[in-house]
Amino acid sequence: MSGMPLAAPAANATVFDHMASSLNRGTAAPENPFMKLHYASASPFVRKVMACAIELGLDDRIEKIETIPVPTDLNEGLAADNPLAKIPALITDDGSVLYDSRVITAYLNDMAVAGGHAGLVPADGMARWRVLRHEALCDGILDALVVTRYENAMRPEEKRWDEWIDAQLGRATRGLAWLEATLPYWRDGVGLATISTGCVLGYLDFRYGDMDWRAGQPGLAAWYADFSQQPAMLATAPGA
Ligand SMILES: N[C@@H](CCC(=O)N[C@@H](CS)C(=O)NCC(=O)O)C(=O)O
Repeated sequence: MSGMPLAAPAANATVFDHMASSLNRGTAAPENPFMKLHYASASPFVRKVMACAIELGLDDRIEKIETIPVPTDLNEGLAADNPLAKIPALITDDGSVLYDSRVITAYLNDMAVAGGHAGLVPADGMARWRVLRHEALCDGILDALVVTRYENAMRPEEKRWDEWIDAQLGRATRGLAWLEATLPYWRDGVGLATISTGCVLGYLDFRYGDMDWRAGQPGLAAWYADFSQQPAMLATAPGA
């Protein structure tokens, strides 16, 4: 339902109460999912959302709507839900539409925490902001990689702007170097920081196989060899 205002707190409380009561009872998922997600398995942002949903025990509450956005060919159905015409976009049970992926991961995390889950983000303090910054960094790397891919795959060769491509790839390169340098601080566990990083590295393997990111980032390479085997990562691999 496009154009709907965001849910008032009371309406959100209904969603949270529903989650909390079913989790507290220890019951299986309700028969029907109550959220819908504009989804494509190739999207690293969708992957982050779904990997978080799996870890939070919410994936079976989400119905996937296969949605392939093409930047030069507006998907009217998607644009009706998200004016930016990008995926992921989550339609909640009261018809509110949430985007972008960072808003969705925060929403799912809050919902699970309301139901008794420990969550994927520290509850407060600088530790919380560091994890949210980490997610923002990974999203920024992905933004740069995704638009560069559009430029390389879709734009006629004679119209490509090499300096612009180099600037985008510079963001990705610096971001990877930061992830490598800070690895000891965030590498443990399955949380928002590690999932976000896994989605970046998985996207590099998927779309930038010739970049050989492992050569300059041996620590990240060793970490990802393990982390990519996490069930939530295996279940959300492109094409899975
Ligand atoms: N910052 C957004 C980025 C989403 C995004 O760029 N999604 C891509 C697919 S991977 C998309 O929908 N692209 C369509 C377009 O740019 O027209 C988020 O975190 O959700």
